[in-house]
Amino acid sequence: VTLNPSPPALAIDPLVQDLDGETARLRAAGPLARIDLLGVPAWTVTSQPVARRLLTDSRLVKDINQWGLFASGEVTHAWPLIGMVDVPPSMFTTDGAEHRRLRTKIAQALTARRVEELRPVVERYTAQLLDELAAQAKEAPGAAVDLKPAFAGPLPMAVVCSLMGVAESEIPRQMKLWKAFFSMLTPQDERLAVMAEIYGIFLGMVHEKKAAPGDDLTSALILADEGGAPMSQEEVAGNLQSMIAAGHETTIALILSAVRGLLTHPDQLALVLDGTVSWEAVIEEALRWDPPVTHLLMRFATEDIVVADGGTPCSSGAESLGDDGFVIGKGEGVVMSYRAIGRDTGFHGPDADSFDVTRADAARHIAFGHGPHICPGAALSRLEAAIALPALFARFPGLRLAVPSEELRKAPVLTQNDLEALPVVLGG
Ligand code: HEM
Ligand code: PLO
Repeated sequence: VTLNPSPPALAIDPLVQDLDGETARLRAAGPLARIDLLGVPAWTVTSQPVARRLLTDSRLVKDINQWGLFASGEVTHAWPLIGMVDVPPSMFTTDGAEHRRLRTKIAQALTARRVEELRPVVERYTAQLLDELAAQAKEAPGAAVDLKPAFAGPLPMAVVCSLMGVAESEIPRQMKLWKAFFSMLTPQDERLAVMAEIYGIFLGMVHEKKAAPGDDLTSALILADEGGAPMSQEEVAGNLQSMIAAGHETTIALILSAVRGLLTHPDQLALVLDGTVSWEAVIEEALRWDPPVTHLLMRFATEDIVVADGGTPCSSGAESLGDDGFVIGKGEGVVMSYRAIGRDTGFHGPDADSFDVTRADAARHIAFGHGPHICPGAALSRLEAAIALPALFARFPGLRLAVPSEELRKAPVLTQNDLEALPVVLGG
């Protein structure tokens, strides 16, 4: 039995200069791989079956106090990724009964049936953005337009703010703060100030809504009292902040991935436009191929967890392994590399790297996670993409890339999939 067959830890590039290469290297490093996150060691999961098992293993938890490197003081606020793990209390930081108390109300508000109520909001914002784009196209026909700030960017933030009761006038500041939060180029002292500013804003909003509740999900969280302890103002603010952070960045990425995939594969776009392939299939394949979440930080092992090379976590010790395997030590951190998981050749087949909207098993991806923390916003982001994408291609049937696809760059965001820009020519 060989435990932890470990090539040297793979350093994750904070500047995201070669994401496809890095994804391939991670996959090659094994189902569980050792990585280096800006000087901090962790495990990451690259295999879909192993991810599914570990995401339902209660020995892995979100509580940062279980992290050995944090408890010992080796990881401090000087680490650029601290804002992804040492965060205000919310459904994102808790497990078990506490997690259910903080999550249930939001999950119930975001079922596929309930998010249908947001369809008119999504359609209105989409139409408005397309009208602005059409005006631009008329003024300067043939000119390049960046679809990120002009289309994909504004929609998700507007929708999640409307859901949570955050004023439209607040949107520009939120966009600016979150961009600084996620970018690895932001100096760390500035990022810490941004984190404090964001939480201050949300605590203030919760305070105001407590005095004067509105018809929004934040007010519903404040008022919620059915079953269990009501949420504290800090918990409501933490949930509100999680929803805004998760609700915009990810869905922007989904829309951009789908548009990029289609524009770089015109034969597949044709199948979609003539109705042979559904928009739903496009959305699921974009989620698998180039998912919004590259690396999800982080879970911590409350005890040693033995994982056989085939991917089965064992409840007993290493001696129970018949085959080679891994031991995630108590107190170690575990990342989910959702991009590598979407490209798992063992699961999706040898052509997992290629974009193929006719792929039979695309929808079996786990880009929204799996288990108790599975994304509560999945139905909402699918609705947004299912409205935005067909509307975009219907309005601009001649849509095409304005630059060769090799020139498209990822932004320096380690955890999220963030395209720097998507320059297109709108056409007639
Ligand atoms: C959690 C993906 C959109 C709110 C997650 C997780 C993933 C994910 C991978 C964590 C899984 C894990 O714990 O390992 C995505 C993707 C999206 C998207 C790919 C868009 C395409 C949204 C939207 C919202 C949202 C629109 C809000 C309206 C959340 C929240 C959590 C979460 C609050 C934390 C849940 C928990 O820890 O219990 N999402 N998400 N997400 N997502 Fe999303
Ligand atoms: C952002 C910083 C906040 O202080 C806490 C927080 C909560 C939810 C997290 C979010 C952060 C980052 C983006 C995350 C989101 C949940 C889902 C989303 C990780 C850490 C994804 C999957 O991208």
